[in-house]
Amino acid sequence: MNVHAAAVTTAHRFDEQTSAFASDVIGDLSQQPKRLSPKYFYDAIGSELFEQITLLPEYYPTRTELGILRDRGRAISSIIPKGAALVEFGAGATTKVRLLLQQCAFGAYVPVDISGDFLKAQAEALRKDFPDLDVYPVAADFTAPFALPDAIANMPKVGFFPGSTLGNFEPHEACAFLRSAREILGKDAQMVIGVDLEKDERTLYNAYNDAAGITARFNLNVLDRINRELGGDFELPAFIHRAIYNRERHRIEMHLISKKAQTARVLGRSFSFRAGESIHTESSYKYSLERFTALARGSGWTPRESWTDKAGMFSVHALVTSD
Ligand code: AVI
Repeated sequence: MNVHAAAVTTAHRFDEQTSAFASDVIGDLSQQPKRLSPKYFYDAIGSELFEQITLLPEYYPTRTELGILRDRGRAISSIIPKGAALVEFGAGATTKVRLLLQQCAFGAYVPVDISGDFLKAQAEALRKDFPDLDVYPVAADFTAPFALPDAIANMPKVGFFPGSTLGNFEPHEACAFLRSAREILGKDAQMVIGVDLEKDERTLYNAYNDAAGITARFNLNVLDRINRELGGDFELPAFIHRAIYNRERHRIEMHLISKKAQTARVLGRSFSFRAGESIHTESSYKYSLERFTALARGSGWTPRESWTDKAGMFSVHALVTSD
């Protein structure tokens, strides 16, 4: 494997990221209702808590998607051209991509993530097991346009976006992301994407209100991160985690609820909370197969095949570019 480290992170990126974090936090807490972007959950502590979430008995998406990728590996590999470059939008645990790499004859792997450190660790982890695979990490915000490495210019492209991360985008953002992925991957590309499905409210509720309280810690960590990185003074015990299913909007909503009237300061700005006031920290949209395929069609992709588990909890879709 060749790891082309030159594409990976630079030292000043940290400062850029911190100032973007600061301006987003100030802007979002100044809104009515208050909110925070879910992308800020994932510092080192939040990423570790998320890994713990994926192992919780109540959190079905990760193990269900892995089961689909494992069981349908042959069908997936049959539609992927030999020697294609696999472009993964976001680099997390390597478990899912390993399944694809084992089952399909990819010529190169391009993990794309804003965190260069994460990319390096991911590339290192794959090096041992796939010695013949070329890996070209790209440090970029995958929701915005970025250039693919020249080395894969002549290879067919397959995008990979597992985990139902698409569900954390508002519907218009999901459409914009799919359009942008289509532009980045170019003509005659394919996309393999994992999408969580709408289901009974109890299962959804439990998945985001686990008995061990890990999701609550994950949610509250964003306030702790503001305290650590932006010198905030949020009193963590004065907020509680709440996750509800909003059936009309087909989404789980995560909130942090202020237990009392209080004021928190961040970077010299004061934010006042009423008792019971919420900060909306995440939406996790759940799709029906029809609503997802309509979204894909409206975003420049043609659904080629969809796979679900037996219980219809989660779906994996193969899309091809529309023209
Ligand atoms: C990453 N994302 C798809 C997770 C989800 O289910 O929306 C994030 C998460 N939030 C709470 N639990 C897991």
